[in-house]
Amino acid sequence: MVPPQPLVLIRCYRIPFSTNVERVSLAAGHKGLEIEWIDVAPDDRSPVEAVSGQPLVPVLVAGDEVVSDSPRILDWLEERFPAPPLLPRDPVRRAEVQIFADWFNRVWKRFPNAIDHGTGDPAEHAAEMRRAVERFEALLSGRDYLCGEFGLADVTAFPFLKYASLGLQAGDTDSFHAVLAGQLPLRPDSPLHAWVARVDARPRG
Ligand SMILES: N[C@@H](CCC(=O)N[C@@H](CS)C(=O)NCC(=O)O)C(=O)O
Repeated sequence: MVPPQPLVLIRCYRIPFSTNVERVSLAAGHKGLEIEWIDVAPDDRSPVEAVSGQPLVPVLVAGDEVVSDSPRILDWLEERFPAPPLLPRDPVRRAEVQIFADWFNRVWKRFPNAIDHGTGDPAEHAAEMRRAVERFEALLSGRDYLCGEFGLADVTAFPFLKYASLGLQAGDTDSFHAVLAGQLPLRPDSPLHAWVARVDARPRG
């Protein structure tokens, strides 16, 4: 079934190569939503600040609603356009997926960020990232997506974990992305390679 089209135009501010922007694009693609992207220069966030009061992208604008922070934008999309869903209907499965996304955002992301910012012991952070790779691989044992069906877990993690398989794109000079590309070594037979290819082939909004 074709998903219903939104009654209001959905706009979203972005910069090139943004991981958090790609989450929104994957979620919108899954829901069959078209987004009007507003490209801003990475070194001039004044349009983003003017609309949202803070400088980071993504920022979604729909009618008089302005939503910043990718997890909040994903929640907004799920609430406004529930089908097809990013979260399982079953409350237990739903909570499990939400716990994965929270762990990814609040715990996992701290390690590459700390390496990028030069805080703490880089060897310890790198070891944490390698341990997490084993967890992602275990989640993909015998199934195509991190929590079973494609959804919030994949949308949340893919833009970061893709660097393990795809490396840096030409023209991407973001030092955080270089950390991701350098600190997530994968075995050639890691199931993360096939997962990255599978998610990368999905539609974008
Ligand atoms: N928690 C925010 C973080 C947003 C964020 O860090 N955005 C990056 C792009 S992926 C950005 O705008 N970085 C520019 C900067 O730090 O100046 C989210 O998930 O949307």
